[in-house]
Amino acid sequence: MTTPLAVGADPTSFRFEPATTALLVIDMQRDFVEPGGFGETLGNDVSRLRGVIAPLRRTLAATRAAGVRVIHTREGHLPDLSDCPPAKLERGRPSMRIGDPGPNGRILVRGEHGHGIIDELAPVDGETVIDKPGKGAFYRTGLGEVLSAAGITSLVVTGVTTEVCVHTTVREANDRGYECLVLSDCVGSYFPEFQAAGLAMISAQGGIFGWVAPSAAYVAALS
Ligand code: C5J
Repeated sequence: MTTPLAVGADPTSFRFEPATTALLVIDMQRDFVEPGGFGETLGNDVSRLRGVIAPLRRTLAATRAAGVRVIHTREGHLPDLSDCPPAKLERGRPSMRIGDPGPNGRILVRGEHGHGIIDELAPVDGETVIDKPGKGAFYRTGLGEVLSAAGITSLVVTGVTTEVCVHTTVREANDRGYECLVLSDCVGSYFPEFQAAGLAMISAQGGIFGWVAPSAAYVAALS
């Protein structure tokens, strides 16, 4: 065992070993951050999420340079929508639902252009991409097995949206015993008030389900 690295975080310093840590990049897909996708069909201003792209690019570069494992996720459904619960399908604006044709292909359907990860954050060779039908990255995916096989015990979590897929994933990861650090400028919400509250909820009560730090603190710890 090597000396763990430490990141100045809320509520306390976050300590991690690069070899047993993975950077999780949640749902940085066109469907959420570009016009014409799932996020916009729900009435959201998708430009609000674009602020995470630059810090996340820097974070990805530092993570890759340090040899820390990177795992991306994508929310989406099979073309026949058999993995989409009726409750999820029925929700949202009736004019544009999951599976409907949009400017980037069928909304939130695997294999469509809109389902893809944005070019700026595209996975590179050797990085795992987990397709998930739900908000959490463990539900009906192989993520748990991937992490166990790699001996991962700590997760550095980024992506969108803070209060939905990031929260669902971090809460479950915490229940499964992972130590989770959420990078505050690398997660984004369509709602500024949810961003602030979502981050505060994670580190409150002595870190009830994780730690929060700016990405610069994590990048500094790696270098
Ligand atoms: C949502 C997500 N918000 N990736 N998905 O539906 O947070």
